[in-house]
Amino acid sequence: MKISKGDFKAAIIRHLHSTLGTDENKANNHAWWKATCAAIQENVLEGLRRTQKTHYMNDTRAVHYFSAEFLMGRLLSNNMQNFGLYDVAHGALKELGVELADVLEEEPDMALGNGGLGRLAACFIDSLATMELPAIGYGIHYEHGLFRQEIKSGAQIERPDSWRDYGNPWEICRPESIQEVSLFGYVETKYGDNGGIKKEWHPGSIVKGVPWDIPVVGYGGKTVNVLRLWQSEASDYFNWDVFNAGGYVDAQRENIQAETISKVLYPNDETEAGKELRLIQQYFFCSCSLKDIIRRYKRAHGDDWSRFKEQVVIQLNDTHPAIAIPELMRILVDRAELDWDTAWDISTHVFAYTNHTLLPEALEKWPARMLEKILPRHLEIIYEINHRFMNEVDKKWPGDNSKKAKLSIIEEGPEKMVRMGHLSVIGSFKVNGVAELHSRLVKENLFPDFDALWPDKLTNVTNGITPRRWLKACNPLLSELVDKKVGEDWPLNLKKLEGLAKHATNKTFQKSFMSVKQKNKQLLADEIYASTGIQVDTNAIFDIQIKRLHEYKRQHLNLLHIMALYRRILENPDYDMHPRVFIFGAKAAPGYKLAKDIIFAINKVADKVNNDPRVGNKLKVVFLPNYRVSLAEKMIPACDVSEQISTAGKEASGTGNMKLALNGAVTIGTLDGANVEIAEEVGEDNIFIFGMTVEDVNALKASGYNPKDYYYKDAEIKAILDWLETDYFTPGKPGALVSIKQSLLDLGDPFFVLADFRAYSDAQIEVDKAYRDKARWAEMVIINTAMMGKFTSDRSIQDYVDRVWRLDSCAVEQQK
Ligand code: 26W
Repeated sequence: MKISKGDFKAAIIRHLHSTLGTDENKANNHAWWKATCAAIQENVLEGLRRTQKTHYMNDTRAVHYFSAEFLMGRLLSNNMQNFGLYDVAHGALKELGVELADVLEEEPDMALGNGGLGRLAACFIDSLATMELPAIGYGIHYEHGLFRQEIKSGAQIERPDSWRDYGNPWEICRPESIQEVSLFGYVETKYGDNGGIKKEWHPGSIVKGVPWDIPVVGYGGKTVNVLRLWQSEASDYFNWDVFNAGGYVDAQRENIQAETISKVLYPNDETEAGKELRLIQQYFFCSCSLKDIIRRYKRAHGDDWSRFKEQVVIQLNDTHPAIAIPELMRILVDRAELDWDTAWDISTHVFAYTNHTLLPEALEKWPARMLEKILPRHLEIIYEINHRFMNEVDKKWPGDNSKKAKLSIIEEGPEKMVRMGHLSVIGSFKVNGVAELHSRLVKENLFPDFDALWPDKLTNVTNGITPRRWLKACNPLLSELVDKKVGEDWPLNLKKLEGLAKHATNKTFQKSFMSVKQKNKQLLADEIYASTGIQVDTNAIFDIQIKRLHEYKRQHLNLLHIMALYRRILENPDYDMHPRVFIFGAKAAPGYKLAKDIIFAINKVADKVNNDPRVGNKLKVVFLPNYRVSLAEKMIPACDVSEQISTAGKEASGTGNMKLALNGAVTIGTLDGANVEIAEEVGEDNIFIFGMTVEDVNALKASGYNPKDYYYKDAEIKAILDWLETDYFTPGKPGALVSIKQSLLDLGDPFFVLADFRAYSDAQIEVDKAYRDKARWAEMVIINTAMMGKFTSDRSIQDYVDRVWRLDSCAVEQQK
């Protein structure tokens, strides 16, 4: 289905008139954006209709991706690209006197996620649609996504995100598929005539789940799947008695409580807070989604449950949706009246679970008392699952109570806790980590006894990223160059990029490649100037660290090194280094004090360094506020050096590492997460690996790590840490940056920053040397882009299909 520029122009004008009630003369960029979206949406909805019809007619097995987060970013550019309408739209708008680039900037990011886990979900649904796999994403329709970050006097301020304030042109409300969700109340035990017992949950409250569908357009525009997000509302079980008795205000209050459930995304990344509302959010979307799946199944199969596990597979994106396991059991046992073993057989063939983190503070646990209050029947079911599982453990390790305590879903202690990771492993048929190293550590350290019990359950699926958004759309200049060298089908077959490798030493190709990089750096320099007023030299090395702020990701290691360079320059004005711009983007969880202190310190050091005439252009430090998907799309194409410097064993995978390397950045990184596999692909000559390995870290921990050893033995480390205590960077306010020093010296440096500092600094000297050899650097850059084929999310999805989902693709019939 090809649309001409003329037809597209007519569609835009039609929507200006009849959808938006304005015209060509009055329309501002926002109106042009909405009209363009509406014109594209015509194609989207046609594709959606065809896809749903095809899937229904073929009664396909489908994967249901359950995730509390989907970090989608902007959709217009993506949807145009995927329909092959980008140039058509560009031309049509041009003739109307409108610049497409300006129109695209009108779109607010859909930021319904924190970071890696949410963005992975977005890349996966892109690949699923592209690969024509029957799939549906299920999540929460948060009114407010991740907070907007402002920087005031160097410090992070959080402001509410309002992505749908003026209406979202993509989402479709489906009132016909509203679901009801029960909460609170009590469980009644009923004794039947035949001696059997039946449990009945009498909920204390019912809320409504309203589905909003976001179409997900595959590349080529053939399959259009959906992301279904649930919004909470007060149910029709509105308390009319109270209302009629004059209790209008009280009745309204019920209303507000129900709507609170989907109000806001929790901004905690990697810290489990155990908040009641978070558990309610999780149950809310799982319950709605399961009912939705079952409604669809029953439409085709009636009350015959025997084919359910053949038709349905549910992927749990971390443990956030793990409550779906007892919920499905409740539906099957209490509602469908299947016996426990039949229900458990279905359940454990339906769920699969992905683990995204080993950090103990991120592993979800719920107080049993809280579950009992909110979901009393689910707690009973969890106890029953655990009871039966403990019998299985006893068969494998007879009489071994310590094994039972270790494996139990219930953690005993002053407060009984339900371990959602254990529930997920026990209730799933497959469990995967997200990179080779991470999956090994999941087996060896996190779930070793589960691995012994079920040797085939734990597996690996290395993460990936969609090359459509993360190269084709965000880096048009490089894409065009790549098209010319390897053909235009690399977005569907990223291994094709390997064809670039043979040109890596070709002078002409190096020149074209590096001139693209230079242009992208200029675009970012303009952006930096516009948003911070800082002028940067595009001949400098653009060194970028973009990710959530967390101690384990070690932005403070980067900062200490910047301070070391600054100090070296002050001590020796001729200090020999190629000019470098260190660029950061990071949000800190609002309650994470040290993370916010690190942002503050980066900004204070930046102020000083950027305005010190003794430094000149050699060193600049930039903190770009409000890091998000759309900002990443501008930063990534302009990067020379990619910072991936987490403590070995802590970053499950990382996906920014893949995006940066794909766009021709060279990584400086530890042997952690997917860095290990990136190093394998590009070869050790084309990456700067430094620092301790997982084994080194363990050995150092075992021998008793004392960060003060490094402080006293390394004069530079001492000088930098002491510097933090003075008022040099915070004039008149000595001690404003001291918390960083304290965490490293007095609180034991839990992420081995000082232990890795010297190795990092040495590796940075190697980076500097390599960059100065222009031909050598260009070769490294090209090899990095060429060898990223493995990291397309299409490959990840194919691995899930082969190792977990056993799913067939389904060609959607196209319009002639
Ligand atoms: C309960 C609070 C909470 C919220 C989010 C705990 C943990 C999370 C996520 C699991 C954090 C996350 O995003 N993890 C990241 O997942 C990416 C995708 O697999 C990986 O690439 C990152 O390494 C991992 O940190």
